[in-house]
Amino acid sequence: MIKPVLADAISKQINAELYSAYLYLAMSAWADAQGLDGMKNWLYVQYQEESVHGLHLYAYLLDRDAAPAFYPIEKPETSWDSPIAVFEHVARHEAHVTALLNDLATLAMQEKDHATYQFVMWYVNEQVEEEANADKIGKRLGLIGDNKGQLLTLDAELAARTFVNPFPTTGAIPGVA
Ligand code: OFO
Repeated sequence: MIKPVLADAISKQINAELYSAYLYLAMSAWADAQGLDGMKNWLYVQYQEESVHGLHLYAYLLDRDAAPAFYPIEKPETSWDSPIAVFEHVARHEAHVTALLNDLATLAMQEKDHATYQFVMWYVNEQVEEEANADKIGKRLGLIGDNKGQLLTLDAELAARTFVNPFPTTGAIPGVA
């Protein structure tokens, strides 16, 4: 069985992942209202990924015979001034999540729980890609400025993103193929 201090920290990370999902869903709804269907899609796929990240941590807690704590999920922001403001928010948010995961990995090491450390390191490494993606899109939006034609070109690229379950063999996640 996992130590209570680590189980609680994982419950808090589940909360952070589900908050992330909620935030991306709010951003996706905002993009829909702006007529940016590609951005809507990209952010919706991000919502799906974050949901699965939360569920995977949840399944891990159950596997380690610990009860999740179910902390309340905060209301996300629902409006932004521009597409670039959305992606600046994404970049800030992902940097925050990276810091949370680094703290969680440090705690797992301090508690000498090597299985949890290994488990959490998948998330730590995943953050490298997540931060890079947000940065790349934010930079493109910076270059695009007020050029609507180029914004629509980027939007068409963002429409191509599809959800791929990163944990296809985790049978404990119902409804995710
Ligand atoms: Fe869960 O990957 Fe970003 O936040």
